[in-house]
Amino acid sequence: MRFDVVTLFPGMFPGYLGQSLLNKAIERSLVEVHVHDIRQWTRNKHQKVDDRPFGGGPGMVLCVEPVVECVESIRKQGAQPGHAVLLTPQGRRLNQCVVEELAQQPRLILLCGRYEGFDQRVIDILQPDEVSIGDYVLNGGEVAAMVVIDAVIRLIPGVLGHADSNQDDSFSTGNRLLEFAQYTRPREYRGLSVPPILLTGNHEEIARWRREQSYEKTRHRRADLLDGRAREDGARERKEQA
Ligand code: 6GU
Repeated sequence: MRFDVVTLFPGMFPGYLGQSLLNKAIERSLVEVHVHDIRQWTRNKHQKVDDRPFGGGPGMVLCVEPVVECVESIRKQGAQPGHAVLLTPQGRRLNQCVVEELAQQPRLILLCGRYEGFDQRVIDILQPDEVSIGDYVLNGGEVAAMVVIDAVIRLIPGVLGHADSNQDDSFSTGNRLLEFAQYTRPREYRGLSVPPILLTGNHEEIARWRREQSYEKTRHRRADLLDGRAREDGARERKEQA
């Protein structure tokens, strides 16, 4: 899968791209990430990428020409034109369903906004998929683009160590429960012991305990995640145990 990031701050990406899972995925040619500096597509000699808003008001607006011309130019590189995603607090909210949808694309072009946003004609011309990572304001779309890349690459076959280690994740399709508590050695630390059930070797009982943990944690913290089915499953399990 190929990602093209379009940003005014390309320097924010190498640190993230060089680390751990993503670095390995890049080395193994499962993922390609190209970062493009919008400033290189300006035609004026001061390399101006933003300007004051028509009609007045605070802040600066990213100009239409460099952004559109940058995207048109990078679309010509590579086999697919790519699905354009604009990171903006005005977009549809990112969740695991949206991540799964984005992971189907062979190529994503991630447009990172700054300042007061893009000239509306960027959106009119490129018609990007506008995505927000939550109801709070960031200084720009760069961190949001990293969030998208991070969430999407986990779904690319071969990127995770275990073939199915994302199957159990909270929020993966068909799993709307939060994760159960995990423990490793030592068995006791500062008087806190590992739950004895985990040391029994009884895999059936352990699986049941974990499902119950997941369910209770979800009910307490994120009752909104319990759709009809998960709630019924939890109720059935508690009845069976009673
Ligand atoms: Cl995608 N961008 C910015 N600037 N702020 C955000 C966001 C994106 N998602 C939530 N807040």
